[in-house]
Amino acid sequence: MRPGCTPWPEEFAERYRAAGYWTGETLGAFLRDRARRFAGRTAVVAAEERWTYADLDERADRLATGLARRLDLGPGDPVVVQLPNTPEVFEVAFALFRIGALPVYALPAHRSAEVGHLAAATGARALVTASGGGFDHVGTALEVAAAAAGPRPHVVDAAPAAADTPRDGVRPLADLRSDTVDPTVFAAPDPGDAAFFQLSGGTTGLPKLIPRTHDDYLYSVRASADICELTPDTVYLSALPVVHNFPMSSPGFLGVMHAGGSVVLAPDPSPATCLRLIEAERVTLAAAVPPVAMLWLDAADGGAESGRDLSSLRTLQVGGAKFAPEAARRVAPVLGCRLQQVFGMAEGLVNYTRPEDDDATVTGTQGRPISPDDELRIVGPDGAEAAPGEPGELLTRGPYTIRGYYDAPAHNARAFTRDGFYRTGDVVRLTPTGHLVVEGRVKDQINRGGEKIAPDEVEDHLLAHPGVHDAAVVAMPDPYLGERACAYVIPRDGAGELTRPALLRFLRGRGLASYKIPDRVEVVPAFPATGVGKVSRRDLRAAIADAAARPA
Ligand code: J2J
Repeated sequence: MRPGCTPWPEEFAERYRAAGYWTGETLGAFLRDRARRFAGRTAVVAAEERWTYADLDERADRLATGLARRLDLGPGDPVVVQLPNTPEVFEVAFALFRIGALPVYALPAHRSAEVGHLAAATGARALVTASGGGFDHVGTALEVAAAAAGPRPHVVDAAPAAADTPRDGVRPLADLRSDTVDPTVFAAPDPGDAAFFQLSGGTTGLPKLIPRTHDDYLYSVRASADICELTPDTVYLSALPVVHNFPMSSPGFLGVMHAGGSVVLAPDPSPATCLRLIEAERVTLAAAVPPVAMLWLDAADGGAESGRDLSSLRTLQVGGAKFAPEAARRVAPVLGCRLQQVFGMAEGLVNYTRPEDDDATVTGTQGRPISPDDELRIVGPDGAEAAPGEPGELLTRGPYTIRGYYDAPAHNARAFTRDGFYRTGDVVRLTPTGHLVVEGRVKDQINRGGEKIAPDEVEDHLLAHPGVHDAAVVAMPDPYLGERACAYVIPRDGAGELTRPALLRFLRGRGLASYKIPDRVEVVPAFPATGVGKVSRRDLRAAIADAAARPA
């Protein structure tokens, strides 16, 4: 494997191959094969555009040729990809797979702090982004490229405005689509090696990079497509950015492409956009995070979209954060479809409720693992196995769960057990039927409606402010997002008044993704301490939960 990646021990790799999980297929070959089988069928629908499998395959070939010839990209080259839900996101991904380059996926919400970190951590050779979307992503990419320690990475704009003259140092994607296809640029990467990098939600400091291999990822995709009963007639809508692990692989666009179905790209998650698309495109399967699902429920249930014909919709998938059972119970009566809960993680393990599960299981649990070879351990604080049915931290290893983050030995020593189990940080209990119920978490992370925030990443930025003596960021309960972030700050003596708007402006100026900007700031003279003198986050959480519950 690529240096910095942790391979599975050979005996496990052999077992996973023998069981037929790891088949040796690569992501580049995956599209080639599906294009052969489903050539004329619609692969992608977005606004006015409709691409067949053959179109997508040809576009991937032409762009692969251009990326290799004109930007000299090739096997092993990391490329940061930050694209919204437009068809180019697939064209770019498959073009990179074809030449053996590795996409490093950034979310559209990421800003210079995150994009810069991804570029630096991987030594990216190019940044592919898009103009538009209400933010100057191309400007950010240029800034990041200029700051690169090594050779300056290329900056590619997938959506330059037609009227604008190209910006200095920016290559429009259209210029990189070669008219001819040069098969000599196609690579044959090792299917056991990293194919791309996903981003971890992160618990400490900067987000960690998750190397996923062709073998492990495509296994999770095929198995997910089976579990979700996908067929060539599946029409899938993702309300999330498709580069996130959930809409990419659970079963996501790759699962849909595995089965020959169609992917409909929603430009935004609003009920007005998505419920209209479900009606217009006869969507059969949709994926959302809990707050988005709740908005759809309200809009369809006597709200602004209540007249929509949603009869094509068979399944709504909800995951990324805990879906409250009360909301879960509304899905079938309001939307006229089945709910599927999805509890997954970019590191690997994914759990689904199944089509054959009874209603109580579907509304009350977060499903069970994909694979018979997903190994789960539920342990107490002392590391000992919890009693059956009792909650504890979930540890897991298996055929599509990584054995280590990229280039992070010190962090890996904490995040993985010595025998290779990933410590999820999620507190779960197992029902007698083998389903998991997520009860909470032990990791220091805020889950803001599915978007993950590492408190100490934000604290580090706050501490850079000259008026801040100390900072602690904690979760506060929120009826809509589940959690929001509250920053407690202690001002530095004599530094003048510390105002919330000034602090938030400061954080934005440091290029932090907007979902990480604290929703609330409390300026306090001191923090409560634990018995050993550490900041008591538990007391801060309790205090803000209490304050949030009182009318302002
Ligand atoms: C409670 N917590 C959940 C759920 C994720 C499919 C679906 C989701 C993700 C994802 C994903 C949850 N109930 N249903 O990658 O393939 C929290 C847990 C988990 C963390 C992972 C997929 N579904 N979570 O959300 O890497 O805390 O992946 O460990 O973004 O989200 O976050 P992420």
